[in-house]
Amino acid sequence: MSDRYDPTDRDRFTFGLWTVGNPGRDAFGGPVRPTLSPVSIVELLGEVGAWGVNFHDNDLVPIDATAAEQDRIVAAFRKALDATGLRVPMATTNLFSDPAFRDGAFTSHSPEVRAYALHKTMRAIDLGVELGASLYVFWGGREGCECDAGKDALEALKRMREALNFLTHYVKDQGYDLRFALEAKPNEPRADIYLPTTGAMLAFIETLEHSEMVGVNPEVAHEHMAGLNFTHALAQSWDAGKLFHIDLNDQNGPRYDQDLRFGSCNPKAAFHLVRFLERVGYEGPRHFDAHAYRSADVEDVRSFARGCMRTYNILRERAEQFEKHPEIQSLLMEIRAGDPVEEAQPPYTSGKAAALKSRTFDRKALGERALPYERLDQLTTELLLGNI
Ligand code: GCO
Ligand code: MN
Ligand code: MN
Repeated sequence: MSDRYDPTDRDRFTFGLWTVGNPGRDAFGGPVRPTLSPVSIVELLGEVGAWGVNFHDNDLVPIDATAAEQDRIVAAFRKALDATGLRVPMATTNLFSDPAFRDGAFTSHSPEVRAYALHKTMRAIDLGVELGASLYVFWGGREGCECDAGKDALEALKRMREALNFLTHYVKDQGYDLRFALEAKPNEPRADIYLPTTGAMLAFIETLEHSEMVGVNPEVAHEHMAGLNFTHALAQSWDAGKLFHIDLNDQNGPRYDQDLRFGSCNPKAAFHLVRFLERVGYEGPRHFDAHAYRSADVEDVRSFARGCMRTYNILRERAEQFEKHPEIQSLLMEIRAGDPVEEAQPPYTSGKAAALKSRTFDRKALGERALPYERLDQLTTELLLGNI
């Protein structure tokens, strides 16, 4: 099927090499799909109409590659980018797969492991920038613990801060045009990961030396794993001017990280997040950090990738309909009715405070005000189900 929901470059849809390239390995079984080379992944993404591709250093260049091998791999990758017209908006470091990082990278107890993590990240930043990335994601998969007796959470925060400060200085020193985006996750692979939510990341960013260079990369699944409302995390990130990137996927509540196709599990939550992004005018890439079911073959992986993008575009259309729907809009007007109480309006003055303190409120009338949220939510549901 081909229609108005198909992706266009205006949509800025991106996928990581590790997403469509996921061979279906899980904690209980090995790969079920062939390992695709970075070049064939780029070709696949070109075919399905993506705008860009992101990677971890070792998705592209194996950890033990020689300099000559790296050059060959990067040249072939660049050729595939040119041929398909895809770009690399974001890059990141794999600081979780290698056994060296078994107890963390930036937050490891070992000064040598911490130094190696910085070394690996600087080289990965160079590679990302070489391929055009203007955004660099930090997801601290191994930055956590199972045993609080063995780790000091306060020390971990200091180490994380030191590492990020070092790296922002490095980026400035190199003259790179690169911003950082921190991605929170509550658990998996560690029992508890430090800075587990987007809200925690936002507070931490303010403690960094170059906080202006650092924002967040909220992920749907990660906030849902923590039982939180993803759109609320987006709102806080946007309000702070920190929504630099986004990881779109889906997740059925607090359980293992499912990385489901965008909108496949909780379409209403997906609708609200799309509506939010479109309403505020988010202009960054829309990155799908998800993978196909283990039952999929490569053809079904294409369906998975197309599905993520189509669902986004369908929800964007639904969001436009929501904004124009007369009954929905009049309900919203009714819900938001009420005149501002002048004394409570900014700016603060001591006169207003005194006037407000002595004002009489009709508390009973306030308590009698009902809100037609049932009608509004049913209309939203019917809109999503294609009934209005
Ligand atoms: C996960 C994370 C990762 C990161 C990726 C980019 O749960 O495994 O979401 O996919 O997003 O490492 O930093
Ligand atoms: Mn994830
Ligand atoms: Mn992610």
